[in-house]
Amino acid sequence: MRYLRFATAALATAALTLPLAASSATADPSSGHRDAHHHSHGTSDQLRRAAPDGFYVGTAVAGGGHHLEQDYPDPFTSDKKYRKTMGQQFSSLSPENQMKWEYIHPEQNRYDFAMADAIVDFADRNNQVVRGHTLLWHSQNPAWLEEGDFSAKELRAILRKHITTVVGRYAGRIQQWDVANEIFDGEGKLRTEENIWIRELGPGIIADAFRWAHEADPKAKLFFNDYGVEDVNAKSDAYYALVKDLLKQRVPVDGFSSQAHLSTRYGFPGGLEESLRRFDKLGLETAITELDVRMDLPEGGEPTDAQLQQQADYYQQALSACLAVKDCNSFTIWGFTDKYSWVPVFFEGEGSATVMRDDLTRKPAFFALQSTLKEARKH
Ligand code: 9MR
Repeated sequence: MRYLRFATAALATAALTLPLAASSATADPSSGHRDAHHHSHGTSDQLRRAAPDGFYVGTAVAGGGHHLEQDYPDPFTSDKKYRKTMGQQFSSLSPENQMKWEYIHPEQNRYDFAMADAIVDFADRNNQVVRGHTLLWHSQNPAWLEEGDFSAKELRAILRKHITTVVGRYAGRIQQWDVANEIFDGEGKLRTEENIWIRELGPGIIADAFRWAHEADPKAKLFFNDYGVEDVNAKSDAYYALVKDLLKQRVPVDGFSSQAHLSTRYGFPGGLEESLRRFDKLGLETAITELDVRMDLPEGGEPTDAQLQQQADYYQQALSACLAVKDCNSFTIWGFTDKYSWVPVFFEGEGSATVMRDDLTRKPAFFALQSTLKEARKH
C-alpha cells in the first residue's frame, strides 16, 4: 500500500534528524475521578457511556512518530484539553507509537518506559483499558536492532527478552496486545524480506512470540493486527489459514484485528463484517483497531458537507460491522482530532480523517458513532 512507503521514508528521516526527545514524560496534570465533574456535557454525551456494556471505544494516544516533526509539543503530555477529551470520551487507549521498539527499547541494553508508563497510568486513573502496540513488526525498529548483525540465536534471545520484559512490565494492565503486526503483504505473502524476525528466524518465530507473550501475561488477549484486511481477500485469507494452523498447534492466539485505515477514494469495504465474522467463527475475538477515513481535500483544505456526510457513513458502517459480530468488542479510532492525525503528513492533499476538527469541534462522523452506539445499547 502506498502509505507504507511514505511511512518508511518519514521514519528514516525522523530517525536521522530527531533525538528521542519526547521520552521525558512530564507529571500528569489531570486528576482521576473525572466522571465526578463533567462540566458542559452529561455522561450520555460520551462515546464510552453511549456504548453497550462490555464494548470498548478507543483512540490512539498521540505521541512519537510523525508528531516529532510537527510544530507542537508532545500531545499526550502537553495538551490538557486533548487529554481531558481523551479521558471523557474513550474507554480504551492505544499508544500510537510509544510502545514500539524504537521508543520503548532505544538501545540494546536500555528500555525507556516513561511514555508508555504515563499512558497506562492515565488509563488506570480514567478507568480505561489499553491495547498494547506492538511486539513483532517490520517497521519502527531501532537501528541497533536492524543493523546489528546478530546471529539467529542472538536475535531469538533478543526478541524473547523484549517480549518478556515489555509484556511482563504491564502484565494485568493490558487488555489486548498486537503481538504480530502487518506480517503479510497485499498478496498474502509473509513479509520475509522486510521483517527482520521472519527473515532471520523463519515463520516459526510468530508462534513463539505469541507463546512468550502469553507466558508474560496470561490474561492479555493476543492479536494479529493488519490493514487491508477489511474484506475477504488474499491478505485476510492468509491470516485465516495461519490462524487455523496455529490454533491446531495450540498456540495462544486470541484475536484478529482490522486496522481499517479507510479512504473515500476506494469506497467502503463491504466485506468487513463478513471478514470479521469468519475469524469470530474460528473462536477468536475481533476488533477494529485504527479506524480513520481520509479524503481528498478541496482547495483551501476544508471538506464539503457532502464529504463529511460520506465520511460519517463510513465510520458508522465500520462500527456497525463490529457491533454485529459477537466477539468484536473493541473499536478504536486512530486519533480523534485532525490536529494530530498522521494522514496529512503521509498523504499529500488528503486529510480531515478523524471525527473532530483541530479545535475539537465535532464532525458528523462523531455524531454517527454516538447515535450508532446508543442504538446498539438499547438492544
Ligand atoms: O500513526 C503512526 C505515526 O505517528 C507514525 O509516524 C507511523 C510510522 O510508521 O506509524 C503510524 O501508525 C501506524 C501503526 O503503528 C500501524 N498501522 C499503520 C499506522 C499508520 O501508519
